[in-house]
Amino acid sequence: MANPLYDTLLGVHQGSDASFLHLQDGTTWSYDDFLRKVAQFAHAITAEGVVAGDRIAAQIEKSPEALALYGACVQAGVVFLPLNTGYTVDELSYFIENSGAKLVLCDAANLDELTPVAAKYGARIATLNSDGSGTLSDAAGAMSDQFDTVERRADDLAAFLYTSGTTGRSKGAMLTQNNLLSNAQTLAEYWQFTSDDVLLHALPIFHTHGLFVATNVVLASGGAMIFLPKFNLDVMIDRLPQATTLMGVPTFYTRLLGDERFTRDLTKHMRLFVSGSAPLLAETHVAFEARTGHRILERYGMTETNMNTSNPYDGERRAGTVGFPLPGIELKITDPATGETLPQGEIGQIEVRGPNVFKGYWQMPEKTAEELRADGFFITGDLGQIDADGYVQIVGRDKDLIISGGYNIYPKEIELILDDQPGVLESAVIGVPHPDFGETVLGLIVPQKGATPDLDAIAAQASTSLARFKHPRKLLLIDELPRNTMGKVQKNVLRQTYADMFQVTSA
Ligand code: MLC
Ligand code: AMP
Repeated sequence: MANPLYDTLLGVHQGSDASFLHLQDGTTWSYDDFLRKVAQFAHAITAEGVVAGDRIAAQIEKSPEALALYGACVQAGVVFLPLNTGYTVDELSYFIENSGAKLVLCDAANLDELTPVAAKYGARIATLNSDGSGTLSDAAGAMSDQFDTVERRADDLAAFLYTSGTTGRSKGAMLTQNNLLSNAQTLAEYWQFTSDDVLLHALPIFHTHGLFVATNVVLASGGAMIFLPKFNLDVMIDRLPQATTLMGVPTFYTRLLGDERFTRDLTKHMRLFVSGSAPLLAETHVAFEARTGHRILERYGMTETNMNTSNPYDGERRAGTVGFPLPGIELKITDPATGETLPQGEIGQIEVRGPNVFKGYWQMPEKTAEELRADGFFITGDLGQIDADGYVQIVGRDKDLIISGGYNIYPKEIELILDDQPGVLESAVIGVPHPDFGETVLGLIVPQKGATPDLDAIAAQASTSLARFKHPRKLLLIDELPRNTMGKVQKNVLRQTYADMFQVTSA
């Protein structure tokens, strides 16, 4: 095949007038409408001098045009680098520099701020706004709606997704065409997606979940999406009757359960509810079944690996587990000290191998070697066990990571900023239970002797450099950080001490 990802997920729909995107304003895009836009954008990015293998960094709002830009990158063989719309200019500068992006796409509202950044790193810049307008669209509008698909091999790169690290430096996870394609095909089959499905899509499209799991699965099965700009409870309840499936982070499900309009009747026609990106509390699973009669299907994945495991479609969907390794994917539990496989039932680190596993971190061979073994197993940083029936259970994390509403936050990145503030001796950032976001960020600050750091000023400073979702929900002054005999901060002790800070109520 000339370009496996394009040919299989997109090109196969050429000329189809079947519905692909149902938008919030009531309009619908057919597959053909979408593919013609993809081709026009492929011309427009090529006209900017971008060639196969180059990177395009895009911080743009969710829209059908934004999705078409992803398709255009696939068709033109360009590496797509989507970026959280919440990132600040500081954060974006790093991604643009590190990726060596040739073209930056942003909302017109951010053009002035980002133009010097793009110029500094030798990238061109164009705009694509939430309503589909912008300089890229203007250019694309004058282009042909047919584009000669650029040849690519299965192991050529298709996307870079940045994931933060325990050192505070983000790493570009390099995903190949086959990483994305194999996972989309596996999931579409495992979850029995067909062209009759209509997925209620309210996730952002700058992460694995919304872009690769949700969108690619729909493309692989020829179904349609109700494509919403973001999660809005009223709109979700309004649109559920037209959907057959929903994919969401646990916050979606707790928010739906918190609304009395979300009833058995409203959901009786639904085929499937999928949850992932963060742990779904067993009590949410149980409450959901009691309310709707449906069992949420929980699956487990990550940026570097796409999806690894899933509860079964037909068999028992077991609360508190993430199911079985997907077909073609191996999973083992190993001893963190020795790397040896542990006997069934024991807790250890989760390692995975398969066509889903990424190629490594962009220009970070040492980081890659630390996490990706020579034999192809990737050390996920999650801790788990396999029960007697083969269900995988995630019991914790070996990595210092907070997951808030499905977004990953690495404490180190925040601690580095807090430590730099006047009057601060040191700090520890931890995740504590939160009723809406699952976990949220708490910053603990130890003052320098005799100093009284200004917490409001510190919060204001943090907000200039960090995306809003990473901001500590609260900052507290404490006398000292608990340490073990090796001098390492005992975050588990802190997490216990402050566990009730945000008063979790059951779903
Ligand atoms: C928004 N805010 C968040 C937040 N989302 N803060 C912490 N954590 C979050 N996840 C901020 C807003 O900026 C706002 O700040 C305030 O919190 C409350 O906003 P909200 O209106 O209640 O939030 P909302 O916009 O409704 O967003 C919540 C959400 C959203 C859960 C719907 O975060 C979301 O769609 N999350 C999905 C993330 C996702 O796709 N993850 C997949 C990663 S891939 P203020 O101060 O302005 O009010 C992956 C691999 C895998 O993990 O396995 O899937
Ligand atoms: P990300 O780096 O954003 O892709 O996040 C991946 C991480 O999310 C994984 O390593 C897990 O820690 C977590 N995760 C994803 N799905 C689940 C799940 N179903 N249950 C628990 N944790 C999950």
